[in-house]
Amino acid sequence: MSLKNTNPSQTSSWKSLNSHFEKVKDLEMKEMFKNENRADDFTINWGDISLDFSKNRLNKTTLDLLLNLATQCDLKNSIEKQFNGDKINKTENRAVLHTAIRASADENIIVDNKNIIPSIIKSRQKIKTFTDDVISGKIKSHTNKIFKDVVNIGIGGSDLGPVMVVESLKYYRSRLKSHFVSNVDGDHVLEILKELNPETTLFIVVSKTFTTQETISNANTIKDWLEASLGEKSIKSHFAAVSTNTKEIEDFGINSEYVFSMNDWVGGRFSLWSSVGLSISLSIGSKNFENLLEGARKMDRHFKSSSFEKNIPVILALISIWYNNFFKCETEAVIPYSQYLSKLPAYLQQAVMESNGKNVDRNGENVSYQTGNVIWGNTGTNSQHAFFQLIHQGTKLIPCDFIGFKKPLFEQNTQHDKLMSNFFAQTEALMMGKNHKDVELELNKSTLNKDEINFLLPFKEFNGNKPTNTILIKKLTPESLGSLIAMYEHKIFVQGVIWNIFSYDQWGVELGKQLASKLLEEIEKKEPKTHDYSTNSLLKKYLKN
Ligand code: G6Q
Repeated sequence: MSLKNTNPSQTSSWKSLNSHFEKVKDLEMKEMFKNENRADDFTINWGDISLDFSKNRLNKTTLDLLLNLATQCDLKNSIEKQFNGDKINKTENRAVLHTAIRASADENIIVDNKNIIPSIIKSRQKIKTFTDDVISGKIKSHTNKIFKDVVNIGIGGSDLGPVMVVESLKYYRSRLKSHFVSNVDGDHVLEILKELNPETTLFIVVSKTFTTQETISNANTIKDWLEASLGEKSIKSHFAAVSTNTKEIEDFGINSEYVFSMNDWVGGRFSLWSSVGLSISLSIGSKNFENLLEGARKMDRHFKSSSFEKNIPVILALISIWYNNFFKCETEAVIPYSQYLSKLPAYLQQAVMESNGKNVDRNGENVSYQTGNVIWGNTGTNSQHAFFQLIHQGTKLIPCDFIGFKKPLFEQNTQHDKLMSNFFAQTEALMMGKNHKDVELELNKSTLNKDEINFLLPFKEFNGNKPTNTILIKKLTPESLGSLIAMYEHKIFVQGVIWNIFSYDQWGVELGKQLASKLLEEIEKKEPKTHDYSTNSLLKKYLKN
């Protein structure tokens, strides 16, 4: 069954939210904190994760209205439909089952009259065996050496999830060193090959379709490079593939034992839990990979079974809708206070923006309200010394997610309190700001004269009242990372349901791809056809020696 069609802006709760917004839009959070229970009331503690959403410009009524909106948009049934394998990705006639690939062995999920769990467990086992055998050295290279480096060749969903997780869990690394080649920019692949020894490097081509220009070009460049030093026969020992396209894999010459399947009911950007995560498993070992899945599975259960007011992904999604559709905020920032999570914002950019960047609703009509947010961010504290100025004193309201960990990973790390004091200080400063009186008091203590003080005053004031969510996690582990990623996946789902859009297709990526292949032909033949004036003149410049 497909998702219900409800225009959110026509629901009674949306209309009530509109009038409620007029009443509360200027409320100061620091005033609302006169209610001493606010922090407790607006915190959800779940396992090793706590979400404090009290530093937001909303009150109990706002929350109740947002929760009503979720109910009126049929969220409960929609969650059921997704987990049960209903074909909710209607434009591609597919189920959406990234939750199934991390499900436990005793579950039953039926797609096209067949329980898919046994085949998922089988493919999980294959990942485990391959991982263990490469790490232990049982699987060897063409020249009988143990592998030392692993290169993931893929792009978009076949790159961003794996590279983000591998970077995030670097601390838990196996003896293998991971590399990622994604861009069709030949300099990217050549730069990476520069460091590698063909005799000890394993390549994984990850491509659901096995036709993606970037991935196939890079795979072919690498194949030539490998053949040049080890000969044609080495391909069978040095390449593995993750794909649905068995014909192309065979033509490429990949050993059928090193082929890992994918399913059409898992979208690229949600696929890191499947064999797309093979490079993750090799990088952190099969036990840690299983723990990553376990963390996501726990978040799935929380999402599926918790009431909406205690449901972390639901609350995050509703808060984000509140800012996007009522405060008209265009962007949202994600600031992890862990250098390990430096790639999380880029990963979320794809997950959020490719999923919910849609202007047509589930009826095929143009939406009359805003949908997907622009996601951006970087790690704290680095971003404090870069773009935080604009968040504190700029003209735009930018809700931020702050993600921090109670414990560092290295025992000998003596700087964690410094990192975390910045983490807490920023959300406090963003909310409290600094008023005229306080700035004046401070300046009066300086050696400046009255005129100098009066001049400086407005520049040193902070309006405050800037919203943040604080996501505090016990420790960065494969399991907690799994939960964190799944949390954002479900947030995306909830927003897509409420905005009445299809979150699991990505037609917007197609147009540029089609044009690029046409243009490549013209460039190779040096025969540019008629384009718009600007493109024509640029092509002429490019083709001129
Ligand atoms: C993700 C998208 C897209 C896709 C890449 C790679 O959800 O579908 O980013 O993952 O275009 O596609 P292939 O895996 O088919 O090479």
